Amino acid sequence: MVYVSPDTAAIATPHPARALWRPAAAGVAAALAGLGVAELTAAWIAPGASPVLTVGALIIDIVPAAVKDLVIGLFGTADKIVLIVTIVFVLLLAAGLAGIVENRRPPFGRLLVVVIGAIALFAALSRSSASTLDAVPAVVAMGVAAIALTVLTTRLPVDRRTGHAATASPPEQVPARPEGSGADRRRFLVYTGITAGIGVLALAGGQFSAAATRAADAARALFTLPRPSVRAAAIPAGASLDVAGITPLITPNADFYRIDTALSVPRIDPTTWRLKITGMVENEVEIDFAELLALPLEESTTTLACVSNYVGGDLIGNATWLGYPIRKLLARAKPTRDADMVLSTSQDGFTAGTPIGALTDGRNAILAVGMNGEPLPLEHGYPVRMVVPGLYGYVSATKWVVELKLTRFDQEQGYWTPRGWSAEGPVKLSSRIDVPRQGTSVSAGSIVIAGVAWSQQVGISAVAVQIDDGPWQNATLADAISVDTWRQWAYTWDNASAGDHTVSVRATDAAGLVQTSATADVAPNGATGLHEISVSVSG
Ligand SMILES: Nc1nc2c(c(=O)[nH]1)N[C@H]1C(S)=C(S)[C@@H](COP(=O)(O)O)O[C@H]1N2
Ligand SMILES: [Mo]
Repeated sequence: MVYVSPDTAAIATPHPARALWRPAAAGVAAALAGLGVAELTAAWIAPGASPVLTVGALIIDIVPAAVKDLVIGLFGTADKIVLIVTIVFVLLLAAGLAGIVENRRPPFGRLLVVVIGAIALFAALSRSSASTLDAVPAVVAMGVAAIALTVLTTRLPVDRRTGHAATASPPEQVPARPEGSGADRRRFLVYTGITAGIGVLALAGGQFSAAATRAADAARALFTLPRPSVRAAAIPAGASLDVAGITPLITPNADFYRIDTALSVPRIDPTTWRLKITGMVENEVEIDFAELLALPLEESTTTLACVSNYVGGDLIGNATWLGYPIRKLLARAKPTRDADMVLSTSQDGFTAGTPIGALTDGRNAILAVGMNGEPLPLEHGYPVRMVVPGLYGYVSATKWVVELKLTRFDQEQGYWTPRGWSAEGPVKLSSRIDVPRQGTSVSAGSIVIAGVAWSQQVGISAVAVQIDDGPWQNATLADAISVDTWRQWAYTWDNASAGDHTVSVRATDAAGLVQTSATADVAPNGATGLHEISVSVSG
């Protein structure tokens, strides 16, 4: 016998509209939470990877020109806003649908969330400048939305899996819950409201943070760099080889590798920036940004390398920097005789320990304000960073620098030293093959092999290339800019025969040191070994 009260009948056939709007609301709230938290995450750690904006960019890329023209014709300069509103609208529609689906056929609602998240992930990672960090917002969105959707749909007041649960257990064991009790309904509303509220708050926070970054960047773009009083050594015409695919001699700022511990890029107002020189000095010195810019600034082209750059890796770049020699500021501070290290501190707490010698021996160790003709990009240390030729970044290139403390290696350590990296980090002699690319196929005949080599403070005197087990053959060297910059090289491999080959490169520095083939890991003080690539030559 089946006991059916008028109330339980309502369970089996809930009001059709209500059966839809609550799960839809759960879906929308879950999506808002996912989107909000993702936008906030993006604003903090991956400013280029806002899910809404990257999906927008993807749409702009794939939409046919005719549609683009139509939209621009209709909405003019509001086209971007229309796009953003459309994306959010479509997202919320899909989210509502996901809620309904999740309610009827779990886990298909969550599956829909994952599909939407995957689109955002693809959009974020398909940008040309994408880094792994750019994946984080989309993944966070996916996780938060899926969890919120699960939590909310399992709290739906109508006997949730509409129909399912109502018939799954004998009715006499199911307490009569006419469409869920009032308390159930209220609880569901509160949960949904809180979820949506978190989303909206996070969204607002993300917008706020993104606006602050834009403001900082706008201020940065407004200020014009002073003219250098000493110009960088002219770049010889022969310093750039005409080889397709070779690394550009000067790395554009947008392509310059970025390494730091800053989860969120520091935004420093240059009008409040100050640098203090403290510790073992006769005179403490303090200088503000206007004073720094008023000093005679010098330009120099210097290659910057990361200690984590494995042989053949791309954590290295070359830029023309504008800045003030650190030795001149140190001279004002008058370090005491016992000091042997300058511990530089970033506004965000990062520190690097640099030997005083490297800062005072006359090399272009500078407090840089400019990079390739523009103020330092925010992520490269705006407004002021250090650049010291010959030392890996972790012991010398402090970005967002605010203090130079004169101290001793036996008293203080830079950030990475207690974490397993050497206290001192001179850049090791190395070379890299850029063309052809590892694993590519090239057609037989004459093949140009080219790349870069560097030995800072010493200079490169020769580069040789080896095909398979053949003899080392000298490559042609491009002209050098200075000992502190990488140098391009090229070698023409004549009569390359069809089949698989390996190509290795080996540099010799101006002091006669030959790049070792012994491999060393990047830790504790930089990789060694020879860069070797495999290419298949097609007949
Ligand atoms: N404030 C700060 N400065 C820093 C770092 C950091 O983590 N925080 N990393 C250093 C390291 S390890 C390197 S290799 C260089 C990289 O500089 P770039 O990001 O401009 O290429 O910055 C150095 N300066
Ligand atoms: Mo680094």
